[in-house]
Amino acid sequence: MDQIIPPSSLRPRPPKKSQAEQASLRAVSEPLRIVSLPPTPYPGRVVIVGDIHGCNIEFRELLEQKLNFKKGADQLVLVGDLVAKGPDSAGVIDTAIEYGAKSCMGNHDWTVLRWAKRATPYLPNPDASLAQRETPHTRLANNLSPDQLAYLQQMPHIIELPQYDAIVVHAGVRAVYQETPSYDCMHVRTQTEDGLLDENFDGTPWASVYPGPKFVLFGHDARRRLQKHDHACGLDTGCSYGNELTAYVFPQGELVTVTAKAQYAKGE
Ligand SMILES: [Mn+2]
Repeated sequence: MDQIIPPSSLRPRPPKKSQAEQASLRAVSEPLRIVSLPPTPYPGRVVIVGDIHGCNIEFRELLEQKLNFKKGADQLVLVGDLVAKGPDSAGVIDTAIEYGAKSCMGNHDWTVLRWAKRATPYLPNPDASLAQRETPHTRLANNLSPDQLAYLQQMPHIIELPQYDAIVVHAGVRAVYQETPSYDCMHVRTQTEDGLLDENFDGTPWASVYPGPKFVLFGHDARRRLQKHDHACGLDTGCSYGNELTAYVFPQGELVTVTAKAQYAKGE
């Protein structure tokens, strides 16, 4: 299948972390959690939605107007990163709860949780504390309700859809997906020449060389927008950056999008 990469997304970006730094984070991140969804009885659909990032108006428009989503018949699955960047993270979590959505954990969901739990060490910033820093993530950690935080807490890293021989993950997986460190599930974008998954921006998109056999729905890589590969489909179409929110719908394999009402965040 062809891969759609807009030219603006090809701007080089400096590496965020060395492989050694990524390896040390992998080593201390939590055990991989995988859940398997029971089959949806016909004619129910399974709707997988890309990174929502606080765009609750667009999320609800996608469900209610574009998809005519039927609670109790259709199943909603999210790739994660429900929070941050956009205007209404709390509203997105409430909508997910209202619709019975199952969501993978994204790196932003995980970061908010780390702050909420005052986790030590706070992995991305070992020296920081809530008292020292105020960021969008610390504000969310302080302001989300216990029910909203509990929803983030129970997110698995991988959701299996055995009915469709597919899996859902926030960022990426190894060929043997059960062996992916949870940190990588939430962070990777590319694959190095040595075959290692890597969270840095530039390089070979991991999904372009992923061999299957499971079909993988993922998000996290807004710069590359919609990615259509033989064994994977990337759904982060940058709604918070003023682009689109995209859903993949089983069994038809159809893509459904809504356009963002505004640009809520800068850069991608
Ligand atoms: Mn992400």
